[in-house]
Amino acid sequence: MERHILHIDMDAFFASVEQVLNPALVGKPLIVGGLKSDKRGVVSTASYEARKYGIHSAMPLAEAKRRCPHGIFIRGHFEHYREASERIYAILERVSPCVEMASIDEAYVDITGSQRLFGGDDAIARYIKEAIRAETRLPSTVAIAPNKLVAKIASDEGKPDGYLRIDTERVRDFLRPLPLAKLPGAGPRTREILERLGMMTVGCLADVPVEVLIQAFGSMGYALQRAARGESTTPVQPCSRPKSISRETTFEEDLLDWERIERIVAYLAERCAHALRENGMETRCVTLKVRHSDFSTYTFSRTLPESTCLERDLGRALDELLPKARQRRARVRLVGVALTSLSYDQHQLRLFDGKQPEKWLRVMESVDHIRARHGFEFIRFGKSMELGRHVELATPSLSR
Ligand code: TTP
Ligand code: MG
Repeated sequence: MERHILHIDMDAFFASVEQVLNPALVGKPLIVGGLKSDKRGVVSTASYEARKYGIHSAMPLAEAKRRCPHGIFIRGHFEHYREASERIYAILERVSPCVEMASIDEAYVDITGSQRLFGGDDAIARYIKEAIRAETRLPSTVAIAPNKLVAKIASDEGKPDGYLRIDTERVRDFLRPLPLAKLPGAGPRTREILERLGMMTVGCLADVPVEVLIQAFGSMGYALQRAARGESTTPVQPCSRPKSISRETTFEEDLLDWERIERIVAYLAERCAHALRENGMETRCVTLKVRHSDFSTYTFSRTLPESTCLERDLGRALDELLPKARQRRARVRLVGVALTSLSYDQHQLRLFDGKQPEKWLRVMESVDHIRARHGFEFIRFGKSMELGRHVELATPSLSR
């Protein structure tokens, strides 16, 4: 079946966010990545006004300063970029569940199944662009094509603040005049060889007898020609973003021994924290769940002062919740720990701000590293350690 794939890429993303934060920057040559006084560093991005001076991402700041001495140079605010990105993701999810964030400012959406609901490609593109504009005030470029490859090339052609739709029958004509550099997969080395063979455009590559390409690139030649013809079947891979992370276990027999129950809770918290970090996430809400023999179930929650992915912080919250749970003097059948209010971890942001990630975070990263090689049980902490080296729970997946 023919697919409808949408690609969206925000225009001059970091610079545009900065212009929303400070409207005095609108229309100015703005360079995000470092101050004028910074000795080292590179440009993250430049506003379209600054691009007129030839400034682009990854250019050394010193060179950017030379080209545009009156430019406005700022270091940037990564937390705002992250937040804008999450809001864009939420808007895209309203259109289709099949959203793949390819980077902080670009995404693929498979809108094949959304056609009827929204009234077709053009209506979907308009809805997305307008919703993003209304809710974040940011400009974006959208393209819709039969596959990811063509959609990505098209959104690049449509910049800035554009919309392009390339229907199946137009794909070849759309690609034909483009320079080879526009084709993802045709890197500088590949282009050099192609140019030596007299091929300057995507169209040449599409039309040349494939044997010529096989001779130059081996079996890669087929893939190159397929790309030049706009043929691709790579599916949109939606990123799974858990809304909560929980671990719970039912005991072999109902327990009254709270010392043991607390150790198991500590163990479950460790498993949760580990899962959090595996997903690159942090939590702000810890819930303890207790089910008694009569199946009555109680939950106790605590909101944390700051997001965290460390068992130390989960442990502190649970230490406050456990006494409440203990007040009910009935046998316990099941305990669980659940983490909600999840967000992507801020650790990267701290690095971006030039701050060191805190010591515990580095420790836990090493711990996870060791666990990846030797298994979760290899390293454990505090109360959970008192359970013994090998934890046997009725829940098999938690006993490994
Ligand atoms: P891009 O989408 O590549 O660039 P852009 O959004 O700034 O501009 P365009 O209108 O051409 O899409 O990258 C998104 C953001 O990622 C960009 O705003 C800053 C950041 N980035 C870097 O920090 N370093 C880089 O080398 C690149 C390419 C991007
Ligand atoms: Mg962009």
